[in-house]
Amino acid sequence: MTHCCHLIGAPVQTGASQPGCLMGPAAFRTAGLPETLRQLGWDVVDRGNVTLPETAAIDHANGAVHNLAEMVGWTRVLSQAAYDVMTASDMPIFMGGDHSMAAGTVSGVSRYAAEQNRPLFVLWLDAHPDLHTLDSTGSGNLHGTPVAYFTGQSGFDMFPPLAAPVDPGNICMMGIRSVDPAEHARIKELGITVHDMRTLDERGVAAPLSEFLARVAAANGLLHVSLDVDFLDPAIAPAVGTTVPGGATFREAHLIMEMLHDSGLVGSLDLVELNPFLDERGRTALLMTDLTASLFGRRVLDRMTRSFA
Ligand code: 4U7
Ligand code: MN
Ligand code: MN
Ligand code: MN
Repeated sequence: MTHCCHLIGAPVQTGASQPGCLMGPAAFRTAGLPETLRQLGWDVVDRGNVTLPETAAIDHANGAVHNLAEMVGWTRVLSQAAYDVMTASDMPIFMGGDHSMAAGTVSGVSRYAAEQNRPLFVLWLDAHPDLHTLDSTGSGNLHGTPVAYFTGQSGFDMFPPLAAPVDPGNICMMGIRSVDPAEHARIKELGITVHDMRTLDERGVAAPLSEFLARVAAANGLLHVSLDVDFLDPAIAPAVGTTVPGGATFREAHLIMEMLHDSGLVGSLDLVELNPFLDERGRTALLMTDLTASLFGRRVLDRMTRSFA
């Protein structure tokens, strides 16, 4: 049976510190993402880009916060688009767009999972935990806040109410290497599993990921993957506004995607933070496309599918 993947473009850039992520969906299409997935045997339906309805500015007591109305608007339309596409698609891809879009995609997927009576798990691949609230963000760049929103932290009253907040215990973060003090406290308080870069240096990616996938499988969970370009080392993925040295290597990232494919547990994917204005001859867009191909089944040789039971 052929499996069907829907692509949804989310040209969001108001959450980032500099413009350019608006061009992300176009860069993924230019890099050949749809054709790549078709060559792997998938039916691919490109639903085009979601658009932002008109917004009226919203002020906030934290004067650093900017573009709040835009993030609220994107959250509303992307949450609905994500919920709708989940009923139609085997594995939708949300092509960003900066990471503030995950407030919408993850909340929409979470609503769908709750209706299926399946717990939602989130694998967050990022240099940053994106756990600021509107009150704690110092930069005011709202791409640093989506995890706080979709886990139901306080202070997001102007946002759409969550149909199903994500259980922080079901979140696994990998690649983390830039954490602000308020985020550090929240990681501890909420009990989020974080495998920072030091852990990946010491243990590799396979063991921590296998542990998490075993938990997802045991709970009959649905897994959403959110891949921030800055998870990768900037030497191989320069097209991002928030570069942090010491990121995941080419093979670490591919191995994660290959293992995710073999697990059969992934239900949806965000590709976020690609800023094509900062790219070098499309190499980051092409790398993100190749990583997606690994998640969708590309491999060098046939091999046994792993069992995590
Ligand atoms: B991304 C930061 F201070 N924490 O709040 C902030 F380090 O989606 C970075 O992961 C946020 O790229 C990065 O501005 C958000 C900073
Ligand atoms: Mn991020
Ligand atoms: Mn990041
Ligand atoms: Mn970033």
